[in-house]
Parts: sequence; C-alpha cells; structure tokens
Amino acid sequence: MTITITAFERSPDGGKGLARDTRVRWALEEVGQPYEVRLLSYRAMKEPAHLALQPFGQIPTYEEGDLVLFETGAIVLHIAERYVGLLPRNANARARAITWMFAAVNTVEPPILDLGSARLQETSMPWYEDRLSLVEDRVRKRLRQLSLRLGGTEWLDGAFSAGDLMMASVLLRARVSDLLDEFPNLAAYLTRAEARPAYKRAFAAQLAINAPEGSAN
Ligand code: GTB
Repeated sequence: MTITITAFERSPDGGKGLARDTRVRWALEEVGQPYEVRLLSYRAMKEPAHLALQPFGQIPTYEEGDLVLFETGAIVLHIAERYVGLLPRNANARARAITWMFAAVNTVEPPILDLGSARLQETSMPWYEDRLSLVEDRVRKRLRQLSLRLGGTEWLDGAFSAGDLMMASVLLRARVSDLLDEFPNLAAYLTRAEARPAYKRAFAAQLAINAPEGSAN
C-alpha cells in the first residue's frame, strides 16, 4: 500500500532538516518503506482539504490506504509498530522505547520549542534578555538530566529504537542554540544518529526540495 506524507513546499529552514517531515522520512527509511510526498504551500495547509487530514493545519500527515494520521509521535509509533526495525521484540524493552518517544516529545521538546519561539518572536521585547536566560536554563536542565541518563552509552536503552529517533530529532533543534555543545555526550549521540544511513537518506530527500537553487549537491 502506498504511503504518502505531506511536507512544506519550501521549508523555512531552507533544508536544515528541522521541519517535522524529516523524522517521519527517517522512520520510513529505517524500516525500508518507500513513500511519496505531497508538498503543500502554507496556504494549502490551511484549506479544508488539508484540515480534514490535519485539524491544526500543519505538516506532516501520513496516509496509508484509508488510514490518515497526524502528530509525528503517533506517526513514528505507527511506523515502528507496523514494520520491523524500530522497536525491540521484548515487550518490556518495547514499552521502554515507547517511553523514550514520549519523553522526547513531552518532556525534552517543549522547552526547546519555547527557546526557538523566544529567539524568533520576542527579541524586540524589553524583557527579552531576562526571559531568554530563564528559558535557556529550562533547556539546560532537561539536557543535563538526559546527559546524565545517557552517560557513556551509545543509545538510550540498548539498540537504536524509535525512542532514539524521536530524541535525536528533538535535539537537532537544540543544536541551533549551541546549548547542546555544553553536553558533549549528547552532541556525540546526535552525531551518531545523523551518521545512520537512514537519516542521511531522509535528510537528503528533504534537502533536495528545500535547498536554495543550486546548493543541494
Ligand atoms: N505536534 C505536531 C507534530 O509533531 O506533528 C507539530 C507539527 C508542526 O509543528 N508542524 C509545523 C507546521 O506545520 C512544521 S514542523 N507549521 C505551520 C503552522 O503551524 O501553521 C515545525 C518547524 C517549522 C519550521 C522550522 N524551521 O524553519 O526551522 C522548524 C520546525
């Protein structure tokens, strides 16, 4: 059955892989499933046809036969459950990998997103510098906790899993702020994740669409 995802016609990041279709592409590459991409303009994302698939007018979505999903956590979990390669067979190990997926989107990602919004939208506010340092400290707190748990291990819990895929996807946004470099084991973890052939294919696919003219090679 054909899998179709949606993505930005042109991502605001110009192909840095920060838009969330990248994590879905990555999951599909890890499990070896081909997929098609429907590119959407910002306006098309707000039209009824797309709102019927994604009530918040966002990308990505996932279509497979008559199944339509949104929310990257749910999409990656679905891919990991349907195809082999992203979740361990052992029931407890599987539950722990899923726990890391939730930790990524529910506990680590929110302060990182908040930092991104502050830097993008609040720079002209008189309280910007004060708030920035508070928000940065909230990110640092989560990164420190994650760094302590990861320690010197390769992945979060045994073999690479959907938990690592989601966590690495979230950390990519933290790297933009340089805070990640304060935690060398997390920076190395992210580098390991990006070195995976499946990630490289996913990154290249989104870059081919989003890179400024002539810079994709
Ligand atoms: N919780 C949802 C999920 O995980 O699926 C969030 C989806 C989401 O935020 N989608 C964004 C979107 O559609 C694109 S990925 N935004 C348009 C809107 O809300 O109207 C977020 C994103 C966008 C741009 C960059 N960038 O340029 O660096 C990075 C990440």
